[in-house]
Amino acid sequence: SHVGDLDDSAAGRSVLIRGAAQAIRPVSKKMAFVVLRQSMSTVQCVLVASADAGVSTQMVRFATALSKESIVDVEGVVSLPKEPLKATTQQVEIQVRKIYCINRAIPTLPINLEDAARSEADFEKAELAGEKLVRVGQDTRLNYRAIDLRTPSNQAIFRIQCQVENKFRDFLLSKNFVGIHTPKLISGSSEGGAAVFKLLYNGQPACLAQSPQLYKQMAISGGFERVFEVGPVFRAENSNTHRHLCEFVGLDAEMEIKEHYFEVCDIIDGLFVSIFKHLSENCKKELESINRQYPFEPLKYLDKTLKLTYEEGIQMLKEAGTEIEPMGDLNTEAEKKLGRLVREKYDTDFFILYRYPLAVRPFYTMPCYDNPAYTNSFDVFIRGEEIISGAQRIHTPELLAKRATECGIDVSTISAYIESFSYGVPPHGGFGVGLERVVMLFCALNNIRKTSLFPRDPQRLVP
Ligand code: ATP
Ligand code: AMO
Repeated sequence: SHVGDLDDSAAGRSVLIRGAAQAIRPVSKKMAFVVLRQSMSTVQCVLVASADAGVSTQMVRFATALSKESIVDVEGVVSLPKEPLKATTQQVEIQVRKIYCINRAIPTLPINLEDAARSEADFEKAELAGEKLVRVGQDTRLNYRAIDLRTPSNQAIFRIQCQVENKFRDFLLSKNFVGIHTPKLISGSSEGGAAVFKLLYNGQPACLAQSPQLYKQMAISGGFERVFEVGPVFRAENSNTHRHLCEFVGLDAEMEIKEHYFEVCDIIDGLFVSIFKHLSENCKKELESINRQYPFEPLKYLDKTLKLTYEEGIQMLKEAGTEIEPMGDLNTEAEKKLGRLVREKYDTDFFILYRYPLAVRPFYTMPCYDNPAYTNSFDVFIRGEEIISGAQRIHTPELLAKRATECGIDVSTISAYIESFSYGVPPHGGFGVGLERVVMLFCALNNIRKTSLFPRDPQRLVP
């Protein structure tokens, strides 16, 4: 039996369950409760010494001496509780017949799981009641991530992450995209800029891929029409923010464009609306778990995703008192403010900003035909923070080499990529999504480390 499946209909049934002893509450020499957990679900087990049930006082003593989080096997009978139980646990109990310890946890764990699972409101309530509880800090959580991951909210976060990734694949497969894998050991930087990890590859200077950019485009040159990739992306970020990791999961796509790069935006619109719908319909329990510890407002989105030009965004900011440097980029604060303004005006937390200035986009981005100071590019925002960048790409080698040089890139390091556009390549475009950012922002979590299983940031390589 799985704890999560135990309900009224199981009453009277004998079960054998292996789980973690999350809480152990002695009542008397003859009685004790053990709360048993399997992933996101818990069930209360009751031990009562009685000759009829074959439960001795020694067995009760043995159970009360268990260390929290030890793995135990419990044999017992499912019963209906006398009083309603906490909403977070299964609404049945197990009358224990036998209990075995399979693996003992050390007596004092570095993180108290009950504290790690509390919400800020729980702490405040406890403080008002004069109770002293210890908040578990982010670093402590990450240092002992294998324990921290056991909280219901963490169990939920990574289930949701899995659903986002799955839906990304399913949706793109249904639109005739082909899944590919591009190399992560590459000879040069793929995005330009300094945020690249350098290493030696059999004595040759090499890099960890900053994105699949060059290779997903070469797959289009290779005749694939539409491709996607899910894989690690490495960025040598040199500062600490709540939304940058040094390694994250990139969801990338690239496709031929028939008429206009809005075809790429249409894919994003369909993809994300289907992801959001899927999460709210199929991950109710997970979303409730996260909400219990980190309360958040559900994401607002429109059936057809709002698109605004970069200039419209700048204008909205200007009217609200924020001046952006001409042809400059939006900083984090301006992006957040724009997110709030768009929410007020259009009632959505999810929108696309397009037609960015050339100066703030990577070298491979296609300039606009009508005004080459702008580009056929876009970013996508959730709650005022970027989750996606994308664009139409330059598909002629001359312009590509010119733009690379203008952006300070040594074209000899990407010559195979540039040459691939002299073999006949259709117009194309694509986008890259940060998986951890999508989950963080969908659930309005305050730090990307919460949505990375074992985050890599400038300070952290262990565990
Ligand atoms: P991208 O990879 O597309 O650049 P991003 O979300 O990091 O994704 P940026 O364009 O790099 O977006 O940055 C947007 C804004 O975020 C910047 O203008 C800057 O204010 C802020 N920012 C970016 N990187 C950092 C960083 N490492 N430290 C502090 N702030 C940063
Ligand atoms: P960009 O550099 O904007 O675009 O990255 C795409 C998306 O990846 C996420 N992201 C990050 N997530 C966590 N930590 C980071 N350090 C980090 N940096 C970026 C963001 C971002 O929107 N080649 C282009 C994509 C394309 O045009 O197809 C690219 O890499 O969610």
